[in-house]
Amino acid sequence: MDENQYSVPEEFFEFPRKRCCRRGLQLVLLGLLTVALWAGLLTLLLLWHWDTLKNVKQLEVAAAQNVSRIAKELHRHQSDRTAQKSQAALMSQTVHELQAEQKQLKSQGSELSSTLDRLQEDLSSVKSQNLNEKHTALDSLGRLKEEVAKLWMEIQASKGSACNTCPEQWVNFQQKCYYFGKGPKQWIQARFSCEDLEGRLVSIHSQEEQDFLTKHANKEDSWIGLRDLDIEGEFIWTDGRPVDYSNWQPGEPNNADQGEHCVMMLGSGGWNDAFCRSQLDAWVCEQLAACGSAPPSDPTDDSVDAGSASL
Ligand code: MAN
Ligand code: CA
Repeated sequence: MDENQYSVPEEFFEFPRKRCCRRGLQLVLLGLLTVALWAGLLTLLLLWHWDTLKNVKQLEVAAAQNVSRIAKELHRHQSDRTAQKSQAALMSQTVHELQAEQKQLKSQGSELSSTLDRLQEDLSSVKSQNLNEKHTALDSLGRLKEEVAKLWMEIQASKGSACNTCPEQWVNFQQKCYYFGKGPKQWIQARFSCEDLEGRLVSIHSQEEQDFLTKHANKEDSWIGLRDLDIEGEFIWTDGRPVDYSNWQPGEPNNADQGEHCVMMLGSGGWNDAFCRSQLDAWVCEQLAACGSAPPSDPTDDSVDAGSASL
């Protein structure tokens, strides 16, 4: 056989060897590339790891700082709270003390106010008692003065000296002088007018006196010094003497409308209880007549006029 007939061309055998080397080179390159990539990756990982570690450390430090700051703040807050608590306790104790004090003051205040009320009541009762006593004493003094003046008049009369001197415009009857006032007046105004004239509203104690007044009143309704202001039906004369004579008009006193407490002498002479604020056109005053000589001096009054009997 022909050797060349079955021989294989040389390139035929060379070709795979070349391919094999190139492939190996490629593999090596691939391996190197892979290693380089891994190395790069690892480097990156390591860098990332270090960076992360660094960050974590920084975070740890920051966290530790925060924790210590928060702990400090917490501690401060707790001590503040404790201080506040003790302050609150102190305040609540103070409030309790103040409340107790207020309660005590209140009870003391109400005690003081009731004591004050009692004292005021006592004072006003003492005052009114004093006032009553003063009025009673003044009334008694007035009556005593009048008695003295009357006795003096009797003594003078027994000596033959008449006690019948009256001021101008006054009319004498027995031992008194009378003034017949004109002009519209309520009872109290008439009383003041008589006092201004150093007299008082007339008191009538006998039929003779009544007849004299009826005659001189000239049929005018006139206020007289009788009234039942304090106790209904208990009439009192302004001269303080008892009601020993009366001349009521038939049917009087009737206290009409439960409001009649002042007495008028009607034109006819009869008496009628009337409303004190009624305006009457006439009113009658009286005073004791003066004697020829002066009565004994009054130790309680320096201002007694010589020659006239004091009321
Ligand atoms: C009037 C008043 C009374 C009186 C009667 C009498 O009403 O003057 O005071 O009693 O008249 O009728
Ligand atoms: Ca009447």
